[in-house]
Amino acid sequence: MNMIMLVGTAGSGKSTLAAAFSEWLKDHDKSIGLVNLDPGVRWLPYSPDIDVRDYIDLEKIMMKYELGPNGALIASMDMMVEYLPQIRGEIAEMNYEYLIVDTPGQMEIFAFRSTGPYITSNITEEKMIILCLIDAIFTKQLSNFVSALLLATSVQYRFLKPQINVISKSDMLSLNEKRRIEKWIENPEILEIEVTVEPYVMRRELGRKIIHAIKDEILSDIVFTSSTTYEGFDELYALVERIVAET
Ligand SMILES: Nc1nc2c(ncn2[C@@H]2O[C@H](COP(=O)(O)OP(=O)(O)O)[C@@H](O)[C@H]2O)c(=O)[nH]1
Ligand SMILES: [Mg+2]
Repeated sequence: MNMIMLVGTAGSGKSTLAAAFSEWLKDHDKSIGLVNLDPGVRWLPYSPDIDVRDYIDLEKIMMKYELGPNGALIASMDMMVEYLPQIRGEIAEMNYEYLIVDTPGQMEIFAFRSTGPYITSNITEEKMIILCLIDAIFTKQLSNFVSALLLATSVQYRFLKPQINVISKSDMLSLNEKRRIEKWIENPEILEIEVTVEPYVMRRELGRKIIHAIKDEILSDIVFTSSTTYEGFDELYALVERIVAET
């Protein structure tokens, strides 16, 4: 069994992609299971085989410890570590080709506290691939795109797993916007040149240095997908297969 874990900022489309990509994979005769690790989600566009909400009740945590939603989510991440043996046991019983793992909406709570990478490393011994979602909205402006790439690099640095960077919601991009980004991906030199016409001197300098430092790592495995049109799912799956074969 191979694990595919979706990470990304709140609203980047993780849960929707988990649902749409699993449907697409099932249509291609793959056996797929789904895991929800978001204790705060009210509604999911799929029925999870394993659901962290069976162990952790965010409303109860808020009431018991008099916390707001963010404080309760942080507390729930620590509780998830306590329930890790049970969740690990549930995963070990699964026998799918791929298990798709959806993570909390607030990525900073999952990826940037020590619990997220700890949970990821200890939840299974199966092969794990991270899909790091970049909302297409953040790719329209050069400075936003550079920041999104930096965040994706940061995710890679945190989890240290094979990673595919996914520009989600590509149906929100016009053909010209998509072409512009594809050009940046294919020729990072163009990205480095374009960043030097940024109006802010500090951003110009920093942008150039950032792109130079991260381009080889982060722009190599990047794919556009849309959970609305299923665009890019074949390419995404080809990348997943390649990583599975390599590792
Ligand atoms: N147009 C479009 N909207 C999407 C796509 N994927 C997700 N969304 C919308 O983006 C919002 C956030 O999606 P969700 O999957 O809940 O994000 P999550 O917080 O990362 O799990 C929802 O309103 C989705 O309907 C997509 O591929 N295209
Ligand atoms: Mg979600």
